[in-house]
Amino acid sequence: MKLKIGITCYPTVGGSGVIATELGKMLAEKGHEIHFITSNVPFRLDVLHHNIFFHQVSVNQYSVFQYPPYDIALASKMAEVIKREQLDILHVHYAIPHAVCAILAKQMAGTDVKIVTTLHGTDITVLGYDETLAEAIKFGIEKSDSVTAVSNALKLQTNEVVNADKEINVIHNFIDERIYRKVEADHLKQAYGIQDDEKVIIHVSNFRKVKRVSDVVAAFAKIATAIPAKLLLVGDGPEISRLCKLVKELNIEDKVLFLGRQDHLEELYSISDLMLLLSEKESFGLVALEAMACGVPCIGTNVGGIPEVITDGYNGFICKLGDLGEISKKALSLLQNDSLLQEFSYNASITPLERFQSSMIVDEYEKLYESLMQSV
Ligand code: GMT
Repeated sequence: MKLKIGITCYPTVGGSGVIATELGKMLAEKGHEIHFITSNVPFRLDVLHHNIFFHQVSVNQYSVFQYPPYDIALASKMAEVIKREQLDILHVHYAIPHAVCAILAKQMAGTDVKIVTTLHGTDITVLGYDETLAEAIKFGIEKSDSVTAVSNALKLQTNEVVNADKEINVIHNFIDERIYRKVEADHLKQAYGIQDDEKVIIHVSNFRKVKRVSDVVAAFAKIATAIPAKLLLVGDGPEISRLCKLVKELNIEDKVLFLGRQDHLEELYSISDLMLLLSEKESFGLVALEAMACGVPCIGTNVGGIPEVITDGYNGFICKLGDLGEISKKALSLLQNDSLLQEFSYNASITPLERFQSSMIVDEYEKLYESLMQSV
């Protein structure tokens, strides 16, 4: 069954935007007609495909408005696209505001378009506790035709925090295996001044407080007292200045490279030996899956969906949040044992194929859409 599917996500850098865009691209390749309805072209929408269309939401700033009415403009644009393109499905990523906008748009359009909402984390793990938004999140979930969460942990937490009268399906995240694989990038080591005997540790995030990048830096400082090593910090965000100070205080400025936002992460993963993802909130941890696909084992915290991605003692280790002693000890147990590192690296590289294969996950979404179409 070929469907007309609208997709709304945050188009800026972030795992939810990546998943929404990659899903749209793969569905388009399978013959579905995809309509992105977003404020800007999603950053990963870097292909021209005859089945992909983009509808921009623009918000006018009139002086009578204290705040620009983005949510209303989005709902209005969704309604226009639902009617004109006769959408079968509107798949929104995040309950707030996207699911609520989609419900309003469906009413405006007066059609039976089916609304699918995917929960990615922050809407539940942060906003769910905000009393000013709790009712809207519950409404967005209950009035969607179907709701998915990216991990079992997020499903459980949503049931606890929101207590919505709605069954939630878990559909894990995936990566495009054609892009995330080990590639030849040794020239980068030379360019970044990384010596042959140095191990490379990588962290990729949006440097928000919840990512605990200060723990990454502090754990690295411990590791670097035992072995020659470099730390690649990839991404940008509110914590950067504080981290620069910490790196100076720890006297490891010559070992830490702040690379800022980067594309072609597969090249940076391919020169790395280990990823650290030490967040205090993380509903899935897409960067860990990306790194593993390129053969990089990961050490993550026992938080949210991270243990669903990293299998302790197989493709990495799971450590207690903030336990820098355990984290650095586990890191060294890998980095100082070449055969174990090789074994973990191999296990990491097959993890996407074993449990998160894109074709399997895209199929799950397709089946979900089809079941909704049959319930007409
Ligand atoms: O982690 C962030 O701050 C970004 C956020 C997003 O909106 O992209 O990521 C969330 O969704 C990703 C894709 O499903 C997950 O991999 C991240 O774990 C999740 N972040 C949090 O739960 C904090």
